[in-house]
Amino acid sequence: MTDGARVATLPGTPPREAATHCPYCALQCGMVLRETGRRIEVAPRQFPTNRGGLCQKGWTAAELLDHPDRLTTPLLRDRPGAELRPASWDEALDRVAAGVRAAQDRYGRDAVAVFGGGGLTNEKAYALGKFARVALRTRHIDYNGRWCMSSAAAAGLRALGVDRGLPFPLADLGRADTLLLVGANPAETMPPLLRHLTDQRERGGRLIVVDPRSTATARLASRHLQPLPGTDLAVANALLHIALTEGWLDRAYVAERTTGFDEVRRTVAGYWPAEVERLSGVPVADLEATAHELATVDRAIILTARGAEQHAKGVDTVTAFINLALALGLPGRPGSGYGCLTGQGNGQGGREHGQKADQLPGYRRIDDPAARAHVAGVWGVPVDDLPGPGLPAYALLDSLGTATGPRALLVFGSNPVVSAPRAARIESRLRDLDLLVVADFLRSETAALADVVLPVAQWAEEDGTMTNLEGRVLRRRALREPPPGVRTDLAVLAALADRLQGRAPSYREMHNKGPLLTPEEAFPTDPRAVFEELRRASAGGPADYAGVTWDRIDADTGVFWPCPDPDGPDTPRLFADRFPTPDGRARFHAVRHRPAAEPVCAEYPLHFTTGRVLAQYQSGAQTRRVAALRRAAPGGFVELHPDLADRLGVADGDEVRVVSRRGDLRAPARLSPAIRPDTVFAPFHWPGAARANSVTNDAVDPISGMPEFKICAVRVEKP
Ligand SMILES: Nc1nc2c(c(=O)[nH]1)N[C@H]1C(S)=C(S)[C@@H](COP(=O)(O)OP(=O)(O)OC[C@H]3O[C@@H](n4cnc5c(=O)[nH]c(N)nc54)[C@H](O)[C@@H]3O)O[C@H]1N2
Ligand SMILES: Nc1nc2c(c(=O)[nH]1)N[C@H]1C(S)=C(S)[C@@H](COP(=O)(O)OP(=O)(O)OC[C@H]3O[C@@H](n4cnc5c(=O)[nH]c(N)nc54)[C@H](O)[C@@H]3O)O[C@H]1N2
Ligand code: SF4
Ligand SMILES: [Mo]
Repeated sequence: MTDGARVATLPGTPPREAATHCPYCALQCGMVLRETGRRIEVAPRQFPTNRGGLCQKGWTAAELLDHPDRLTTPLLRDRPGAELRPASWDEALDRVAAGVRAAQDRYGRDAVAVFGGGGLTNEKAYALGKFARVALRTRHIDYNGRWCMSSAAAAGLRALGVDRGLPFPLADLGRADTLLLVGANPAETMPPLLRHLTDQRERGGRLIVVDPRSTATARLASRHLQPLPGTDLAVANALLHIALTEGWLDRAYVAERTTGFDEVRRTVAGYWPAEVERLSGVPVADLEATAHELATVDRAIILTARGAEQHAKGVDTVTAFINLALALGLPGRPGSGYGCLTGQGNGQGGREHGQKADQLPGYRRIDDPAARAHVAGVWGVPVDDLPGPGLPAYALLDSLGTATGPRALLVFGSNPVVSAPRAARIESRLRDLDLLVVADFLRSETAALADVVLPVAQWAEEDGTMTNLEGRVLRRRALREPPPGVRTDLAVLAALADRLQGRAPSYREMHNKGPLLTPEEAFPTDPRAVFEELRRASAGGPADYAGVTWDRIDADTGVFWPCPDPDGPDTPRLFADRFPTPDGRARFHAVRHRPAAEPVCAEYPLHFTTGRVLAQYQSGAQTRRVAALRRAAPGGFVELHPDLADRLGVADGDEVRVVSRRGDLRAPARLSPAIRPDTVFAPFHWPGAARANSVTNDAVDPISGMPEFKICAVRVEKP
């Protein structure tokens, strides 16, 4: 099957066409861009994930290319309090280099930090990690994937030995007899994915959705469990308890392919369904039916997303669902298994190539001596020059501008003023910096605080690769050149590395010690050259891209990692014979329910949870600027049950205030019987008064550093 990718990119005058993928979420829907005169048309394209579908965000994605808000010149703030003003690239880059130098001279190398994003291509994520470690030589780099994938990643690593969101192609969903979706709302967050769910239903499959709200996805389900937020772990343990009692385990699988089950057996023995009903509100009958429907069919798939994961116990919650999947013998069986739905466009590749605090390319650990030696070899730097692990995202942002934290921050591909937990505090940390640099193509709320804003290219203006939610590496293809005055992220990194040359003795040392590395060689601006280096850097690592080439991707519908050999196969399905652990077995971990970090109380009696709506993406920096999307979802709102609204004397559309210990948000009430009466929900796409993250809790998971976006204690009042 071909993906129609060979529609050529024709540089030069219009009409031009490029077969590429949507810039937004991890589904990476296939699309064709056509430029005729001044218009750019978007048309869906057959690709295995979207099968010809697009959501409203994809249809309108090209509108930002020629948007009046587009940044086309660097911006500079002369002194604190002054307005941002246009500046030349030389002036802007000199200012960044001088600020980096000043901070590092005074406070040491770790005084400069980098914050990346899961929307960056593999090439850019790789270059950013290398830039931090080689050009800045700081240990401080982390990225917004910490808000997103880190709990599922950590659980997958410890239980299955690898973190690849879906260990099988998405099309496998259509073959499952039972599909359990925990804390996922793909009807709004990945609409074309529903085509696979339709397949599944038409084949007679069952869909069970676990969500405190009756979402558009839950309404498609044959069964909807509506737990109190933060109780999924207990629900998973109860399901395993029932499966054990009923004798539904796959004993041979547990014996041959796993370790550690006895401890789990003892732990879940205490999760009596009646007690879990009291804790979660999910009726025993539903727990029993769910266990039955999962355990007594041929093929079952369990998927988690942010609803289950964005908690201070997210790693343990995902582990509980992996335990259930292992006990039922699902992972590695056709049409069966456990997976997580990765969120951002390159959420998967973005966590493999080194923009994570503890990581080097190829999903190597930065504290592993062999990994360090390999990557230092590829980079041509002495191994001792490579810094060690830095801080995870929240701890990093919360340390900015403090006595011991970094004094300068470079942001590529994130808008933490809107998206970070406890955002008012993070906003004030950003204001305390000596230097904030933001590379973006729009004046995001974070860019608006910056001392230097660098205007960069958009997705349709550069080539590269993305790795989608299936672990499939695919090609982003340029339609046209960036507008005048705009540079690519790779070109920005190269220019900065050049100016910082004196900061990185490695370059100088290389003149004496071996292969000469000029900044141009170390930081190529051609994405294909970066990818060639990434292949070498990842070779032999868990996420091995050595056998992936752009040509190979172009010739087919992408390439699944690991793919160590250019002439060998790729890996659409993992775990068929063994798990990538030292003994080849998956590992059970006994996990116990614990309450949310912030329990409700008399003063803050309600549970607050957050999430997404179809027409807005993330911090909204991009989608709030698209007219059709703004019409569809013009502003924030607070979803609450009519019974609760009655008690509060609130009518539909009234402005309400949601107050937590950290701050408040104001937005119109949206009454809906679809939500639990003890819980209120707000989407997080808006800044200002409606900012949901003014309210959220900054408690984090002790293993992953994932913040507890999905539950805190609030009260709702009329302002
Ligand atoms: N339209 C749109 N699509 C997107 C994005 C976007 O911003 N907008 N972002 C992309 C990204 S980066 C991501 S990570 C994905 C996220 O995709 P999803 O995980 O599907 O999105 P969310 O809305 O964050 O959360 C899903 C559901 O979790 C529920 N939930 C809240 N608390 C709990 C809980 O304690 N337990 C359970 N079981 N459920 C709970 C919410 O009610 C919500 O319906 O979407 C991607 N796609
Ligand atoms: N309350 C609450 N908060 C949440 C969540 C939640 O569910 N609830 N979800 C969390 C999750 S899962 C995520 S992923 C985060 C995401 O939140 P953010 O990290 O803020 O993500 P975006 O809004 O996508 O910000 C990306 C920014 O980078 C710019 N950009 C896009 N592409 C590029 C590029 O290639 N190069 C450069 N230099 N810039 C680029 C965009 O214009 C935009 O300003 O939000 C998290 N915050
Ligand atoms: S589902 Fe995701 S990738 Fe597909 S069109 Fe919508 S935003 Fe783009
Ligand atoms: Mo995300």
